[in-house]
Amino acid sequence: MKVSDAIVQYLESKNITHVFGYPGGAVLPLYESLRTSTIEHILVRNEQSAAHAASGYSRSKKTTGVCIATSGPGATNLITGIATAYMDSIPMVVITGQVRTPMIGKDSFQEADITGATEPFTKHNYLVKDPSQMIPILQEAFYIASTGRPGPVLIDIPRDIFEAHATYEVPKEPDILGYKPTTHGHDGQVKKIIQRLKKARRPLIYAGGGIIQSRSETLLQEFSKKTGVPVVNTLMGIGSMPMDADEYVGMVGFHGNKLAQAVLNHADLVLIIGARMSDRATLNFKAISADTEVVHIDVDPAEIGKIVEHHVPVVGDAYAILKKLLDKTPALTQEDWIAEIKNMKTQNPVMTLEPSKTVNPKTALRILSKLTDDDTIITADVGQNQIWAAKNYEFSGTRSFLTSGGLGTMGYSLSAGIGAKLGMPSKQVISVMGDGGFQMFLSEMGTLAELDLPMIVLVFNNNRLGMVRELQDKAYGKGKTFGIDFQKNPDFIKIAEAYGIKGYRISSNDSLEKTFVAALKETQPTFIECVVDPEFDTL
Ligand SMILES: Cc1ncc(C[n+]2csc(CCOP(=O)(O)OP(=O)(O)O)c2C)c(N)n1
Ligand SMILES: [Mg+2]
Repeated sequence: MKVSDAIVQYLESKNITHVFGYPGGAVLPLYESLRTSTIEHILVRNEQSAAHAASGYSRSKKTTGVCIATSGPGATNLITGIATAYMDSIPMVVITGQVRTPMIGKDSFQEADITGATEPFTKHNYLVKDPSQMIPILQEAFYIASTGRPGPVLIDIPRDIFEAHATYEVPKEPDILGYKPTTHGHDGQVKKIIQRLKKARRPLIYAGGGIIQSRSETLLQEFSKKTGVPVVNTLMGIGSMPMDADEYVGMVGFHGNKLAQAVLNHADLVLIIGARMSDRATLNFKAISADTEVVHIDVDPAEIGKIVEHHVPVVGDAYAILKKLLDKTPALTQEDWIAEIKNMKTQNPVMTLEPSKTVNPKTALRILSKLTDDDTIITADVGQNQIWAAKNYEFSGTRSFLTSGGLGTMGYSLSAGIGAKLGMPSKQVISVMGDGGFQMFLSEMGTLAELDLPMIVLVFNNNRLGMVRELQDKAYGKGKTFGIDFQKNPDFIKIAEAYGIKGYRISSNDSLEKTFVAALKETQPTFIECVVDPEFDTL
């Protein structure tokens, strides 16, 4: 059969319901095969969005996302999306078209060395040279993307390979030399964790995005309940613990809360699970004091000892290890430690809600939190809007938070929201954005309108790059802002309406609740602009 047909057949066999892409000459044969497939192709407005949407789809549906672009500029437009997925360990298969095999290396029309360009931020990549290798490569790509520490895998396919013929044969199991992820976790190491846990007086769990990726939220919650061990999480770990749980302390890191930071500093044993101890989360690697005992659990051995000194390293999948820990650890209590944390809480009061003439974004997100379902998906962009969402929307129940944590890519939220809604249509999806990030990707309002997805796009409009203003204020003193103001922001409601999307503008806190209630009832895409004072901070 034709290789392009074989690719589509393989994708169908993997239960891929949607692929996100943008066509061009080099991928024409693949589009011709997709035309008659049961897979829905979502035409985005820029290739970067295809990668972000595939990421949102992957994260909501807990599967591998697929995006497609043509050779040259199509492929290079994907780069930021691929790097974004790589930094946050999102399983993704990226298919790019390439010029015909004999034309490679000749600076042909729309030729770009995308395997070379993405080598540093793909988990693996391939240039297909032999049609008979297409399906084995595709199978390997899905396997590598989704096993061990997940990540994006790119397959670059020359047009003549798409058009060639090969028999459709799927090998039994991918057997890849040098790639055998350790997942189960060494029993001896698990024993050591339990010994240390029994002796510890101030133990703490530090939960990262690995908890979410490995679907270990329930296990973590049960383990923390059984042992009484409190939990802090990173930005990527939001959703690993319901924020209203007794054992939940808060978010650590640059934008984290002071209590979580103080508790982390004071702990005598920290169990890091599925977190890479990034500079952001560890306040430039200073978060954990030198005399704290550290257990580091991660599926990627390269993360253990990369940044934080450890006493017990455990390589493996968070799910497998938490299961063992839950089964083998006796019930424990941490009464003194919990009392101490309660006391620390009074010294680190929660965020205040400043009065404001315009919308206070913190108030807005708290109201939204009260009105939305227990399994709502919030996709947040980057900037103040992201931190307002992370710190004020209550991630209780099985709510989830999808954001670009590692690369901090503006514009992620809208496309990721579309992908997330397609992956999980039954869930409420709200894309939170700033006016900057929204303008980078507002063309995706076209994709949203076409799909007619009932989701909310919520833009906090402060007419500037608010987070950069906040950073400039901190670094150089107030009043020295530069290069951050949008003096000619368009009328966003009119833009939404131009796409046929209903728009609401909220100018004061008084109308937040009423508008949110109305918007949440809509059965079509809805756009909400909240007018925000440009001087509002995230603190
Ligand atoms: C693609 C990209 N370019 C630049 C930045 C640097 N940056 C981080 S936050 C931010 C401001 C974002 O402004 P806006 O989207 O309006 O959000 P706000 O902070 O105002 O809520 C910028 C420019 C980035 N993270 N991503
Ligand atoms: Mg802004």
